[in-house]
Amino acid sequence: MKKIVTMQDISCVGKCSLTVALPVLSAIGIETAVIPTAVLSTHTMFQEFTFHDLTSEIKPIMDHWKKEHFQFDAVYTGYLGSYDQLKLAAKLFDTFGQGLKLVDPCMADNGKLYAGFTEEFANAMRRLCAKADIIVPNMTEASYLLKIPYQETYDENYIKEVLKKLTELGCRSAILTGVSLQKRKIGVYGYDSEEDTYYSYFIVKEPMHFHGTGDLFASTFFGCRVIGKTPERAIQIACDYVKKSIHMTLAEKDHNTYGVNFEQAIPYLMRCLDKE
Ligand code: PXL
Repeated sequence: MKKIVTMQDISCVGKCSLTVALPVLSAIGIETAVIPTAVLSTHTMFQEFTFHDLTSEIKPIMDHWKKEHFQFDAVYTGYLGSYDQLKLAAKLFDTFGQGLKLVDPCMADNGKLYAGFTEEFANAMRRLCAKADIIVPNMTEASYLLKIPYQETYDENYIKEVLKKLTELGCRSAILTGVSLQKRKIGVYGYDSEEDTYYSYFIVKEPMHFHGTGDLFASTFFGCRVIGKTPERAIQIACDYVKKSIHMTLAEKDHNTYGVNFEQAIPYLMRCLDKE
């Protein structure tokens, strides 16, 4: 069994970060160690959320793991809340990053930075991206990473250009999420700078926006890569699973919009994985 470590927050309510990554990676059959960066009552889309920072725990956790000679097949970082945490994430890569390293540069969506983030933070996030093998920004995060204006509309050439520039930050591959090249479609577009190849996958776009789909995509994609799926196949499985989770959410009469029903879509994910 593959063993990985992921570093991100625990949002007690909200279905994002660790409360998504853990069940998804377990379902894929991966042992998942965690470095929790903070405990929040909810994710930051709610008003008046509480926030308890766990930065001071991170180095002692890594020091203990070093003493125990733990090793991991891959490392995945998600939402990080401060410069200190970015530095500790870089240390995590240096110490335990012998295998695949994925950075999800969680900090913005829909043209705006999340509460508490600044352009300086985005600059520092760029340095962490340089240490990764794969980064998975959405269109807004890519604009902050590259210091380019956020565009609502664009063509395929623009996406390819952005992807190339993202890999020039220092990572081998970049995958842009939330890409829409046709009105009713949304999906992801990836680029491998070593092979100089592109790959993409699109699903039908629902009229509503759901929170947490970026985290769901990232953890499913990462898990699929860790168990040996190709990037092309991993994006298909991850997009289809996100789509199924959205459909199951919409099928619930009084569904909420803070997260998607990925739990009841787990059997679907298993069927996708079992097929191969
Ligand atoms: O989905 C990314 C995410 C993770 N963690 C926290 C967040 C968000 C997005 O808003 O607020 C705490």
